[in-house]
Amino acid sequence: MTIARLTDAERDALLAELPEWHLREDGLAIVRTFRFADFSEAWAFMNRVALYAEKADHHPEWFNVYNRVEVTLTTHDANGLSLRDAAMARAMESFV
Ligand code: H2B
Repeated sequence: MTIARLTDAERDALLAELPEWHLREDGLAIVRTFRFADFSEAWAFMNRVALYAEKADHHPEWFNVYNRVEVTLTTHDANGLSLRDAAMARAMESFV
């Protein structure tokens, strides 16, 4: 399946809307590190995101150590950023 990539203007608008996120060096993904009180809180967040991901059929790349969750959002089927990454970033923000 091919999914439309965000235009440069759409990408810039998304980054303006989500100040905690930044563009990966290659411009194909957005990244954010979340920090929680402890592992239990981090895991609760990941659990909520996992349910969202399955429903949306869109999955994050992430790395967790104790209370830290490093997230990378990109759309493989778009070879870059798409509206799905925007929606997932917004969902994540609503879960913290
Ligand atoms: N997640 C992400 N991040 N990008 C995708 O392109 C993607 C996905 N595609 N989850 C989905 C699954 C696709 O592989 C399945 C077959 O719908």
